[in-house]
Amino acid sequence: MKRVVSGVKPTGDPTLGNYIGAMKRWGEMSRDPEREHFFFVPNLHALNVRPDPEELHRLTRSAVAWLVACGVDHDHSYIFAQSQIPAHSELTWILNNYTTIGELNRMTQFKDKSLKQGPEGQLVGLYDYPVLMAADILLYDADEVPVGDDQKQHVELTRDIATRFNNLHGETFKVPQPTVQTEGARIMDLQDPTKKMSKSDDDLSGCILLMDDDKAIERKIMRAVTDSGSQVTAAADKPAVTNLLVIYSVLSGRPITELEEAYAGRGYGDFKRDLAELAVHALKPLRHSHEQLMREGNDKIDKALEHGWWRASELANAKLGEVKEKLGLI
Ligand code: AQP
Repeated sequence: MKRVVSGVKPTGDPTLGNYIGAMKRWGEMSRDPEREHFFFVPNLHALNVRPDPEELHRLTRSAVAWLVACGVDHDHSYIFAQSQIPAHSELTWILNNYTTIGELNRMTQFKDKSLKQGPEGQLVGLYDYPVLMAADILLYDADEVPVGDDQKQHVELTRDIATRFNNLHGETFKVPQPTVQTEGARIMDLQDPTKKMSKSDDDLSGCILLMDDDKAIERKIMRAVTDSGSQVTAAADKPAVTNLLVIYSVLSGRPITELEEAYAGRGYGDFKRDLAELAVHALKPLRHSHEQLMREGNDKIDKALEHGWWRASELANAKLGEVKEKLGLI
């Protein structure tokens, strides 16, 4: 059976970008009987923003609840937190010896994030993030890694690390494939369409969070920047409207060309009002389900984590054991 591994970082409350680019699809995929799915919360990755411990704990449990609220079937797939499985950290240390500084220097996400403070002030944890991500994937012999556009480069690096290790020590790791959906792979900030919508952004005015209430969703969409002209069309010189069209298309299941026809000659106002209504309608049930799951006394999150931990640790410990034996580690 094919294995699929993916995760959502607890660095903030998930955004509409996380939902459209990843979690919506994970919910749909998790019921596929042909595949074994592992959805984890990379809380060790989140340490590189030095989070408040209580907040990290809340966000980790909350991310599990969002996965379940987005439809991830936790009986047929496995949800766990990265820190529950020490093999992730141990394999990272080993794989650091199969990764070069040159490779890590080329990672665009690190380059983007280090622009603010410059590379010298960045934490090693942020720099080494792609190696931890490689360990996350390779421990489970993942065939497929469904990611948004921004994470594709990290999966490419994982492939290189796995191939290098296999060439030196014999077949050990499965070389995974990134699977990026064609539409919605990169949802942009509603206030700045040149920037990806990100949950850890300092300014969240252009970010729709899954926990935003109806009014906040409506306000953020109505205040979204648009482009010059008044035609609702997707084009390279219309990045803001194109982004809104992509969101509309994914949430409604209607192709962009059909939406362009439906809004021809009607201007941005009508279009934004309808999109706001659609987004409110799509996100409300997720929010309610999340609220239920987070309620005190509801043990569904703990049960999901226990079920996921059991299967994930079984696979991860076996793979780590194989690697250690090949390297002569006692
Ligand atoms: N804007 C986006 N559009 C489409 N897909 C996105 N993803 C993230 N942002 C967008 C996809 O969501 C999955 C989970 O991402 P993550 O939380 O593990 O890490 P990230 O990509 O770094 O997400 P953020 O929201 O931008 O987090 P921060 O602010 O902490 O860096 C991934 O599959 C990702 O591709």
